[in-house]
Amino acid sequence: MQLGPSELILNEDGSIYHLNLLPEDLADTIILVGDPQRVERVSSHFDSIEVKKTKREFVTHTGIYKEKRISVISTGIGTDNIDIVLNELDALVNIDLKKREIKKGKTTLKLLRIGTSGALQDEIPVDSFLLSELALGFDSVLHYYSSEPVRRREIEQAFLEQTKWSSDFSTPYVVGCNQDLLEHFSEQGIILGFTGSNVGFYGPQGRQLRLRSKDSQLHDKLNSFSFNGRKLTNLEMETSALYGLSALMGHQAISLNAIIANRASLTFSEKPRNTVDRLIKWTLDKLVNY
Ligand code: R1P
Repeated sequence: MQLGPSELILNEDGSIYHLNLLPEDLADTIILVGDPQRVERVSSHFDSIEVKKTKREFVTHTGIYKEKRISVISTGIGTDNIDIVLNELDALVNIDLKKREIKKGKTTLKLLRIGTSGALQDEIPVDSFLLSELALGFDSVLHYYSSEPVRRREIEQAFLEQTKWSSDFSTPYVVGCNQDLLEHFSEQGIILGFTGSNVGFYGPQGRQLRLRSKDSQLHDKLNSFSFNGRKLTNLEMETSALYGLSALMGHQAISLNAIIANRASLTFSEKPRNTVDRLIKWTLDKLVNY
């Protein structure tokens, strides 16, 4: 079946609509970052760069790091952007863009997010690295897909009951990371976490500047939720949709967080840039042997 021009949107040169990429521009190992300026901080380590393309907040560099071909792409902020990025990356490898048909064989991408994040628990130090083993999505992206096979209903139910979650908010969903990547990237010093992905930075994460929260207990509820002794460790804004969509599409994904704030101790890293740069270098070197 052919995908029509309003569904699979291509630019004049045949590239995919938002990412502005052709299939040959993309490596099968992809680092995703939120901040477009972080792309160059990753690719500055490459031995050579063959592709540099930009459209809106989506900046892509593809090159070679120690003989491994890697793409690094900025997603901008939020799970709504992750919906665009994941669908377009998947289309680049699993849809024949010229024929507008889904390919028979499936290509699996390795997707690694390198992001910044705030810890919820006092004992997680700023400037540490945290790998999200599980993600709790406060967004509704996954609810628009047939997502039952990848949901952790038991944890979702416990969250709804313990927090008395308002029905005005979207229903939280829980999804996990890819186990092969988890094993490869787990090592001493890397915290394995349970990450909440929020739909905003201020109110949805319980920050109050001038506006009052609808639920003044929100931060405490997120901080104290516990499932089989497991607590939410940190908050950011992309991992839930990355894990949910990757699992549904058959791609491998993990999210690596540079912890630059601690919401419990109300502290912020003195050198967040250094922490992110250390995480970038560590991730690249781990990737070489994967
Ligand atoms: C908020 O400041 C942004 O920073 C975090 C959040 O997830 C959100 O995107 O990640 P990045 O540093 O990767 O953008």
